[in-house]
Amino acid sequence: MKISDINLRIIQDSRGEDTLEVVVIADALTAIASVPAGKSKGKHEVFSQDPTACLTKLEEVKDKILNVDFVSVSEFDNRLKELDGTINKSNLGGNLILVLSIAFTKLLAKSNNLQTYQLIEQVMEKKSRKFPYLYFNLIGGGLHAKDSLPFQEYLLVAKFASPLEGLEYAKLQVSKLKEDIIKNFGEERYGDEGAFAIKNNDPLLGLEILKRNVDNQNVSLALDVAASTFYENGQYKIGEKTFDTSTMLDLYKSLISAFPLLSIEDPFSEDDKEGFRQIYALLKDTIWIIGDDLTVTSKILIQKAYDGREITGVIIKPNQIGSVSETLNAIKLAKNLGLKIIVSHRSGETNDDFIADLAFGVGADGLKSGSPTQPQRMIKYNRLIEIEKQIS
Ligand code: 2PG
Ligand code: MG
Repeated sequence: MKISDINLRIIQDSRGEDTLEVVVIADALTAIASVPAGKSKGKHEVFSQDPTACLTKLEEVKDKILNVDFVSVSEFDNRLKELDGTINKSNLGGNLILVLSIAFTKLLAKSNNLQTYQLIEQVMEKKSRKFPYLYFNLIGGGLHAKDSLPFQEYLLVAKFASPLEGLEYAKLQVSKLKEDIIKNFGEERYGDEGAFAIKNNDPLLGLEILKRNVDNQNVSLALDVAASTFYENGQYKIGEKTFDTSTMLDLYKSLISAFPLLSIEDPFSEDDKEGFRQIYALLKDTIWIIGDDLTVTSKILIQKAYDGREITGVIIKPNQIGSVSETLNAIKLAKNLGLKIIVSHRSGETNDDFIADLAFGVGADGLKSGSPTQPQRMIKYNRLIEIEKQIS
């Protein structure tokens, strides 16, 4: 497929910060894509270029992409990586490469009369289909909400076979939680992803509130501790208290017996591999141990964490690695290693729904897209519901 034109512009994400949106054109077809931005980022994520600089960068390389016949997403991505010429995409930027890569993927699907998820299924050589569990971040803290709970995300996991049912259930929970939180804590505040924020230092509080409201056997709870964000000099600082690796592990042990937890993400800092190894040794058969900052959608880091017996699953965020084909390669590897796959949005999101097609197309175990209170989050859940209608 040959691209005849590319129009790149700057838009605002859900935090009001600048990011990229692109329209890519081939013959009578167009595809649009935009990219998100994280706040609690892993150290090894690819470089994100200043959006204004991206406008100039694209002009410099545009004639090397236009009217060239690219037959696959990986061929297109490889060309962009060559033009970038760095290991961590610090020239063109992971954000610029990814926005073009997503738009190209959507356009290639259209030109083959396929839905985006169908093209992804072909690349993955996937035979069977299932909808991912929906990970709704309903109570939040950490870097995503000022003066709030220490852990970043207290999640409800909807395990219904139908995404529509899961979304309806999550919306009901949001109104129940709102009543509970206003009544007991006297505030109505929201973090970056639309989750309720509460001024309190107790790391367990978010789980307690979720547990007393949740009443369905198709539902579990989950945590994204984002522990790298409060780790310094070998210590975890939670409110006035300080924990080391072994007392953090004790805390998790007690959590697991008290709450119906399916998974725990970034329970230790990316620099505390020993913490990951200990929780893996102790709890790998009880709970999914998910790497995010630790693995950053990188094949190399996923393999390392697997070899080190540190995780049983990974978060997949395309903008951590900066292209669709590398994201798919990371997923292929993770699947071959038997790891759980949770596709995730970022805390600064846009109206792009690509990750829903990605999650369904690869047969992910989960899709994490925040609270159903913000349009940028809803658009991903709604895309899954649209896919459900298409295939039924
Ligand atoms: C995470 C994400 C998304 P951020 O840590 O999993 O919820 O947050 O995009 O800020 O890294
Ligand atoms: Mg995370």
